[in-house]
Formats: sequence, structure tokens, C-alpha cells
Amino acid sequence: QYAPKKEDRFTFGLWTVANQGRDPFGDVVRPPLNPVRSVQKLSELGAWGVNFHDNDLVPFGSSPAEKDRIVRDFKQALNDYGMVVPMATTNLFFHPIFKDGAFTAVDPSVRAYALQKTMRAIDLGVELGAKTYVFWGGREGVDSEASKNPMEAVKRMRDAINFLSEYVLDNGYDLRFALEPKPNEPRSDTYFPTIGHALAFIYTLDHPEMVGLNPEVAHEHMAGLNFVHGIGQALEAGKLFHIDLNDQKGPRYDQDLRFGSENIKSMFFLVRLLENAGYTGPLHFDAHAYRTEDEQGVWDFALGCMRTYNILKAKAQRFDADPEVQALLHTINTGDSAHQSLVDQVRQGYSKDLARQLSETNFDVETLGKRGYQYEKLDQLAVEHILGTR
Ligand code: GCO
Ligand code: MN
Ligand code: MN
Ligand code: MN
Repeated sequence: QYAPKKEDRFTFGLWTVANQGRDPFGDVVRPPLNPVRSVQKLSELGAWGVNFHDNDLVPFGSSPAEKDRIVRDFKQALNDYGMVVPMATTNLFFHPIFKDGAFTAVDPSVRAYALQKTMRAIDLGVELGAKTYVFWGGREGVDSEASKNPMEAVKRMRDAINFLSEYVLDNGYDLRFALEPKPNEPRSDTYFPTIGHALAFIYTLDHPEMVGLNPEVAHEHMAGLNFVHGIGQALEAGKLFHIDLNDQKGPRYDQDLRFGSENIKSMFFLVRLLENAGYTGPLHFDAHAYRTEDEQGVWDFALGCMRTYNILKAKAQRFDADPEVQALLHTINTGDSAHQSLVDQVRQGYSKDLARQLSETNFDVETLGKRGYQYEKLDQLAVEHILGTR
């Protein structure tokens, strides 16, 4: 019943299942995983597609002949196992050239090279069918505030996104951009640290209609924020182009844990929101297996991400269909009908007449202040659904 299926639109980054477990304190613990093998295994598990950074597929410095061979084999694997590539991105953080960032680096040669690398990676992504192109800030940030003017960094980022938007249009590509905020790591501070910062930036671009968001659970939690609310705002703005699902224990380093392995309650409300809002984009997992795992543990991890999403989806549907929940929500949302009509008119927009009506209305503030909202009862119902007792 919860087994993942292609129509669930689950995707994984090639870098997620191929994560070899290297961390700042220890070396790799798993052998490299070939992209073709990842495509095969993920397809068998029920995933819909895979995403990649240019260098996840074509190693940095490959010759044109090597690149052609790799791309040919990869296309064959996608075909053989019925997998798609809905998203692609650029690795602008691994090579030492990017140690001061890419689009916002102080060195103009680095900024120009970052554009060249991204144009090539866009070409590759589009060739493999990508419809969304992700921009994660990587090392776009500072360790020392003395190094850069933060206003100049915004301008440099805007120059890059505007230029690349035109590149996409000029080539007639069917591709949208999705900005992925993160507050820190690997730099001690990253520019555009949260959903809100990125969203505000989008409206200053030349082609705001082409640019949306790729928010990640772990990253907003690192910033101490409510991910469900960030996603709500992105959805409401029509800017949720993509999503990075994973999990995180509080505001620490980026943990990229298996989806739903920690914050079960907020992930329940996240899945409920995505499903009820009719989000139809990819459900992408940007996470990796614990460092303790061998290859089998990686597949256990991948299946776990997808199953947990489907289980939470079923639980959210049961919660919304529960008559007691429905009755409670109805009561909670019902008030004085005259006042309901006033706020309905506010939604329609301002008029002098409405302003006059509002200023002449009497409110029983004593009674309104004494109201009990029954949120304890409602929340307990949610908890019981999550725990499986209803
Ligand atoms: C991180 C990021 C990355 C990006 C990926 C795609 O680990 O901090 O989440 O995994 O999502 O580079 O751009
Ligand atoms: Mn990460
Ligand atoms: Mn992350
Ligand atoms: Mn991510």
C-alpha cells in the first residue's frame, strides 16, 4: 500500500545515494556508486527519476570523448529502467577555484568561469530532459565580513541569474530556475540564507517569472525556522518549483537525514500541505544514508524516504477525512456572520464604503477575548493520527 510508484514523482540526486560518507573527521566508508547502477536500483525501488550536478555524471576535467561515452551510457540506463531527469544543477563548490564562492566571488575570473561552467551544465541538463535548474549557493558567502560588501554580492548574484535567464531564452530551452537557500555551511555565512531572502530577491530579477525556489527541510531548520510556513508562502506565491525533502536535528550542521526520520509531526503537516495545495512538482530527496551503512543500507535509506512520504500522505488524508476533525475545524472557523461578510469584503479590496462600515462596527471585545479555541483537542487528534491510534 505504501510502496513507492512512478506516479508518486519521487526523485533522488545522484549525489545522495552515491554519498560515500566522508565527513570533516573521517574518510569515505563506501565505494563509489556508478550512476547507471543508481538509476537501476532507484527504479526498482519505485523512484520516478534522478537529478545530478554536472560532475556527478561527468567527472571534472573529463575529455569530450569521455563525456560523450558517459552521457550515452546514462541515457541508455534512463531508457532501460524508465527513469527521467526532472532537475539538474552545477557543482560550484568542490573545486578549489570556488573556495571564495562562484557568482559572488571577488575574483572576476572565478565569476566568469562560474558562468561558463553553468552554461555547459545547463546544456547537459537540458539534453537529458531537465525542466528545473537548481541554484544552491554552495560557497556564495563569507567567512570574514571584511572580505566583501554584502550589497555588491546581491548585485553579482543578480547579474549571474539575469545573464543565465537570457541564455536559456536565447537557446529556446524549456527550463525554469529554482534558488535553494541555506544559512551557512560550508561558509560560515551564506548569502540568501532563507526562503524569505530568496523570495524577495526573485522579484528584483529581469525574469522573475522564470525563477522560483527549491527549499530544503534541513536548511530552514538550521536557521531555526518553520519549514511548513516557508513552503506555504512559496506555494502561495506560485514559487515552489522544486523541493528538497530530508530531515534535520535542530539548528546544527546540515545533516541531510532520511526524510521523516526526526521531525515526524512537522513532516506530517508538510506532506498534508503539499498534497492539499496540489503541488505537482517532483518530490526530491536530498539526503544520504548514515555513515555506518554499506550499500544495502543506502537502499534501505532510499526506500525509507519514499515509504515515509506515502505513509504521511495516507495519514494526512485520514486526518482530513476524520468527522471529529472536520466538525472541530468547522466550529473553530465559524464566527459572527456579519463580521465574516466584512472580512470577505476586505479580501475583495478597499472601498470607502467598506472603510466606513468597519469604523462604525461595534465589537464585543470582552466576549471575543474569552473565547476558547479548542486547539488542544485538535492537536491531540493530529497526534493520535500520527501515532496511529485513529
Ligand atoms: C547541501 C545542499 C545540496 C544541494 C545540491 C543541489 O547539501 O547543502 O542541500 O545538496 O541541494 O547541491 O544544488
Ligand atoms: Mn548537504
Ligand atoms: Mn542540505
Ligand atoms: Mn539541497
